[in-house]
Amino acid sequence: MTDISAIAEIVDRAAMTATEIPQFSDTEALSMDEAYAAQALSLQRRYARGEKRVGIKMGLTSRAKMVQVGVSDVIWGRLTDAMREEEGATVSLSKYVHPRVEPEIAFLMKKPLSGKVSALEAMEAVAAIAPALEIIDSRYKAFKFDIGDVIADNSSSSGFVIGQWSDASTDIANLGMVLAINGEAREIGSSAAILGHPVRSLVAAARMVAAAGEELKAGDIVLAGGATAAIPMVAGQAVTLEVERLGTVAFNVGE
Ligand code: 0L1
Ligand code: MG
Repeated sequence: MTDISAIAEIVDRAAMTATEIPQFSDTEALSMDEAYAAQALSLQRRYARGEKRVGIKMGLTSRAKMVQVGVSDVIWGRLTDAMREEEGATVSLSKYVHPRVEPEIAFLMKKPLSGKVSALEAMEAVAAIAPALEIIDSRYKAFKFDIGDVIADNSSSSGFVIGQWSDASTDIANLGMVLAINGEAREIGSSAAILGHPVRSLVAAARMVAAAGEELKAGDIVLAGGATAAIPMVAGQAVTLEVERLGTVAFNVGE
């Protein structure tokens, strides 16, 4: 029988010490239920150390990434206060194994949301919208995993930076997004790459947290998912995301 609590301890320790681990699927693949149970238990370990849950991230929200990993639904992970990096900060690589950065849209919730909701109901629960950068860092060797591995590893969630909040009524259907490194555009995409419209990611978030017996709470941040491929982080990079209408968000990569 799969030892969920042992798996939770392994992924938690790997994230805490920025140490890579072999994939569980090398020996025995985890079911989705087992993987989410391991993720939840690993987060309990962080909460017990004093970290606070501040929201969730949605992953594999682009068709290209779903095909790459061989799944037909999005995945999710939990965000804690310790994962947040300040806008404009220098982020140390020493906290991560082999981090990558990807351009996202963030929602700030003003009301609880959970279960089967419409896009309209989801948007009515949003206080504000911001450009965001997610730092994903799979703890598995060579950034390789199957779906159970990645879910157990908190869906590669490891860091995030949020820009200025804009009014929730801002039309985010098809916003140009440019991810630049040291002033040079490296990835160009649109918010429409996030499930066709980022609000669909919020609708999926409400459905998925409900399945875990949880809810999105007022004050929660929801990262809607990457709009382009992620870029490996290297010391010395100045990372900037510019999102049409929403503005910019940036950080620097230190040793
Ligand atoms: O945020 C994401 O879409 C990443 C989810 C996990 C897959 C990966 O680490 O690339
Ligand atoms: Mg992401």
